[in-house]
Amino acid sequence: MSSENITSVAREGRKFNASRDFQAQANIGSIGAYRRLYSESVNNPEKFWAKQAAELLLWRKKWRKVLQWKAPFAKWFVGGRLNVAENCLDRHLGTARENKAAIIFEGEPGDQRTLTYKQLHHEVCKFANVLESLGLKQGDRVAIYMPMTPEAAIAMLACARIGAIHTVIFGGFSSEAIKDRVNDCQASLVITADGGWRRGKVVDLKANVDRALDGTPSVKHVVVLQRTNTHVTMKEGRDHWWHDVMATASHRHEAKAFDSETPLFILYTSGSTGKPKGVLHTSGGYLLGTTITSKYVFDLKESDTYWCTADVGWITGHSYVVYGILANGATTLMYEGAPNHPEPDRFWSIIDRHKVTIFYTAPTAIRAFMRWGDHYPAKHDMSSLRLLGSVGEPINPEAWKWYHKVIGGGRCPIVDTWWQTETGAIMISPLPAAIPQKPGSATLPFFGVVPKVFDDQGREVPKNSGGKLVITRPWPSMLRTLWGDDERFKRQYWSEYEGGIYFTGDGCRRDEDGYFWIVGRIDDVLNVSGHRIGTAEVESALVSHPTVAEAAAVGRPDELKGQALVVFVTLKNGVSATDELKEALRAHVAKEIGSLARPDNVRFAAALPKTRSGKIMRRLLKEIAAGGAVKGDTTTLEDFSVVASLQKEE
Ligand code: 7RM
Repeated sequence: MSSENITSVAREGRKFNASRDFQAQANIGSIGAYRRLYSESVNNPEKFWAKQAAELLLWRKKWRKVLQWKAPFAKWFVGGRLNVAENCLDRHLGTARENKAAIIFEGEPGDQRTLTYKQLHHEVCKFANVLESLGLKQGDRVAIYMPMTPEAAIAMLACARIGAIHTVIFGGFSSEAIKDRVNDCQASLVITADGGWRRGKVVDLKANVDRALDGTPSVKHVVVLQRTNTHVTMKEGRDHWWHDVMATASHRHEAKAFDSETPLFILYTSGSTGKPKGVLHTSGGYLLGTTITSKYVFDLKESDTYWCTADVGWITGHSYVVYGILANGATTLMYEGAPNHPEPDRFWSIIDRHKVTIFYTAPTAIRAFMRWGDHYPAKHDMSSLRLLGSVGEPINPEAWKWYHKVIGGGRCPIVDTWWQTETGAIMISPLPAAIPQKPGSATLPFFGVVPKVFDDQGREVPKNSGGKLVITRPWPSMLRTLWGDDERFKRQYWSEYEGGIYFTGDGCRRDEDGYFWIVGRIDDVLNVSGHRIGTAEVESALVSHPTVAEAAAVGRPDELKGQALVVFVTLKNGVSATDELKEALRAHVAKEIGSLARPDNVRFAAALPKTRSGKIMRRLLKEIAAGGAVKGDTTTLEDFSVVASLQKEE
């Protein structure tokens, strides 16, 4: 697809700076400090990364070579040895961190638990012994299909501790998805729970596993956590209760040192078609990437109570609920359930009661909070917050400003973090005290990251014009391959341009300050009468209208224009869906962007189809807009009834 001329107009003129107080306490406190370190990191990357690796991680054996790059295959810290779990746990023991909270857990029904670093270490050692007693060895694959409880983190860390490779499968996925993933990586163990809590109901995790395991001959054992006390069938010889196997396990476990390139986990991410891609991350580089970004992007201190609302089934949950946060010795908060259970103020109540200092969530959630109303956050004291983060899709300036004012009290910087499952760690983001924020922009690259915006010929596009976002150098936390499929890895990420250039799949523009404005997946760019328009910009224009809660823009084939612009709009509570409003919204977009972007068709919807991590599934809306049936893969869809009702309307 051609990348010329992506119209990019989601602009908000103001820049936001951190307060003097925030700057004074920050890990990196000025733009000068950022620029100095960034220059070092790109002028002499091996020296920079060697220094960071030595400072931030505990190595049992030093590497011989920082980077071996035979594009597109990278090895970082070649010959170095470490243990990821030891880095997250053991090294905090015997220090003041030992008795501080590593994990604060709140279950959806309201149950609470705190695990200190010492207690978490104890549990992880016990579970590592359990894994070994079940015959697990280095390199074996373990599927984890669990609710957001501390045991999910314990299972991940225990795998890391013995060199087994985990693959976490989000608890919202079906048996079919479990089966595909388990078979693809040939997992020999599945760790699950009887159930998990979601909006007051039990999600039957074990029953889903049972259905999947009919077709997965590689699985020898299943460990089942008792969470909801619902009835499950336990298969003799195969299934074991977590509490039974833990009861007799020793809490002494020696962490062996593993090669830096030892696979740490596989995380499946859906491709646009067909079989999911098993993104492979390894140990030393991944841990360094997540640790250093946690420290500088989140300005993380060991005194912080940090809450990332992502499930551990997503990369965000791996990097910024578990690994990066624990490696820094901070406190990570895990919440099991829905944001609106029992009431839409649950998140604000959690922030208030646990005195959360850093809060990281997704734009789709922020827009839901806006829709639910300001009176919910207003009920709680959120003055403990000092920093906010956003991830998962472009954040529209409207939502950014609401988040800043209503949740952050106008006091907290916002880090809009651009990255991917494949990148392992944050790539483009403000450093909160150093890089002035512009609402809607992920701003500037992190240390060692050299992103560029290319046209189809691989030339950098001029300032303020759109193109394709690429990363031109290897970075420590990059994916190493797709599990068992080097060819797909090469084709998917390294074949768009020659010479070891990583293609992100995202469209982007850089402004006059060099700031990056990511407009979303290239496939989401529309071509209306020869004008290329990012769906994110049309959506951003729509949600800046006072009646609109959320919007999705898609193209419908049109003989005259190439593509006609169809927008799906959900309205704020109490607004009525009239034809006058449709007209007003068309006029509003034309005013905000230009008449070329005036929607041809406005459709009101009660809800938009989303993936379970909250990304709008425009592919499905496209099929609906074209008047056809929804045919493609819908395994990642959150709620199928949304699609059914959209098809009925009009
Ligand atoms: C962390 C995560 C990756 C895709 C990525 C983008 C989009 C994520 C932002 C964003 C604009 C952001 N991993 N994306 N963060 N777009 N601004 N701050 O989401 O693999 O699930 O998705 O998400 O399109 O390529 S992911």
